[in-house]
Amino acid sequence: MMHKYCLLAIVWLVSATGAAQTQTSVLRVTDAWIRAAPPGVGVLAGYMTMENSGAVDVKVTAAESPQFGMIELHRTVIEDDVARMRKQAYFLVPAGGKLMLAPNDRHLMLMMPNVPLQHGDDVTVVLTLDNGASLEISAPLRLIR
Ligand SMILES: [Cu+2]
Repeated sequence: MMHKYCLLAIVWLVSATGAAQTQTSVLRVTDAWIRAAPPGVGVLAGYMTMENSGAVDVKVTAAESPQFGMIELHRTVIEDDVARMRKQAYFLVPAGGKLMLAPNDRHLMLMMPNVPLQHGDDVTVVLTLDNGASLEISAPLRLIR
């Protein structure tokens, strides 16, 4: 009996590791950019396209950057003809599909920059996925109103 339990544990470990690696590599981020804020505004929005070529939905549950004190997941919604930003618990990238973070929709809200940033600077963002893996991306800062 003991031998059987050991074998089960090993099989579980191998499959868990395999799943994590697969899910990390199937999420691809393209067209990432950060919209530069007017002077004095310490909150910036980040946009990108997330593609999931895997067979399992992937959730982005958090984001952080060495250049910012905090990043939240936001979505702009219209309520009573007023645009408001709502904090999201996650962004879901469907299996075999994609999710776009875009102006007036879902976005990363980058807060408390800890270094001065200029047009053309690259912002490093680390996305945390719901399988425990993470994905590091680089997004240029652009001056677009
Ligand atoms: Cu926001």
